[in-house]
Amino acid sequence: MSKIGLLLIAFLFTSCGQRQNVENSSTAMKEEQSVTNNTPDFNADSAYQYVANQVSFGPRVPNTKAHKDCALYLESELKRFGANVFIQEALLEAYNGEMLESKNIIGAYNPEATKRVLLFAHWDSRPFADSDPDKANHYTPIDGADDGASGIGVLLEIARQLQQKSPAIGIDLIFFDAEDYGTHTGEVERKDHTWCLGSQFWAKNPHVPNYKAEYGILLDMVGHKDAQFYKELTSLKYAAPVVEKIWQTAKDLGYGRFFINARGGGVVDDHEYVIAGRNIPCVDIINYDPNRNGFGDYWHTMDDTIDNISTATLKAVGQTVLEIIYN
Ligand code: AHN
Ligand code: ZN
Repeated sequence: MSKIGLLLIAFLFTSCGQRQNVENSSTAMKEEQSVTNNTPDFNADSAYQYVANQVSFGPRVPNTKAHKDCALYLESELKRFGANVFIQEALLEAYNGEMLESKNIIGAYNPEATKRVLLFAHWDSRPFADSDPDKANHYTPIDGADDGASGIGVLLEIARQLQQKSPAIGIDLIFFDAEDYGTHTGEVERKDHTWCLGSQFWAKNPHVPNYKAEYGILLDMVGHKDAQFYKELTSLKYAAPVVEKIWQTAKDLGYGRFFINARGGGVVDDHEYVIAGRNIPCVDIINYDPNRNGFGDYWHTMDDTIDNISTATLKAVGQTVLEIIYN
């Protein structure tokens, strides 16, 4: 055999050997990850089912049967998943003078832990499709599959995971009521304080005296198939390190197409009242694109239906939040 032939064989050996090593070390790394990674696998099909179940009651507008029935469903699910449940009832005045029979539904895990994280969403749905392209729908209640049900669906799946395996910290889940009964567009002037009535009430009357958490995460419209989450401005102002941790974690997990590494707009939402009233830094994960159409075209229209909900979006949000609370 020629010298060149021998060299070639030697080269093939070394290169094969190296490749083998690379493969071995990457397998070892994967194994190590699955051993050290505490985070459970978020089941997006299960979350989707919780969204569909809420929608199946009909629009969850305060003072309706669908709203009452859905409240009982949410309460019983939290109990089924082993939470310590608090029901906070309040009669809250809407912008139009209507008195809303409201219920904040709260589930606590590890109630004795002093280090706590608060996860929240709103469970009511908007009484009118006042952004619908068809004016005839401007007083028709919406399904609110995304606007309302999606955040709660993700939190219920997180509750199911919390029951199976407890993280090192305490977790509180709050399902706020009467978020979406704010001023009707075109009927009256927009007033910020007419939104988020349930969270305003809770911030003044927390379910636990002097309630405190390290930080909070609000999930609002987290299930639409085309959702994109920009870094919301109030969240950046009061909870920048948590924002950065969430967006970096999402990117690392491969969800960068949902969690956009850019500043969004500022939105009036439940997190404002939790920040201001309880001095808890909070992040709003919300489908809001300041450069395109703000909230999606479907927002506050008859098109906010279960057909637009995607398990891929629910998974991106749910898995990211689980990663944050388990590590
Ligand atoms: C407005 O800015 C009108 N609302 C933001 C809060 C919201 C309404 N989230 C869902 N619906
Ligand atoms: Zn809304």
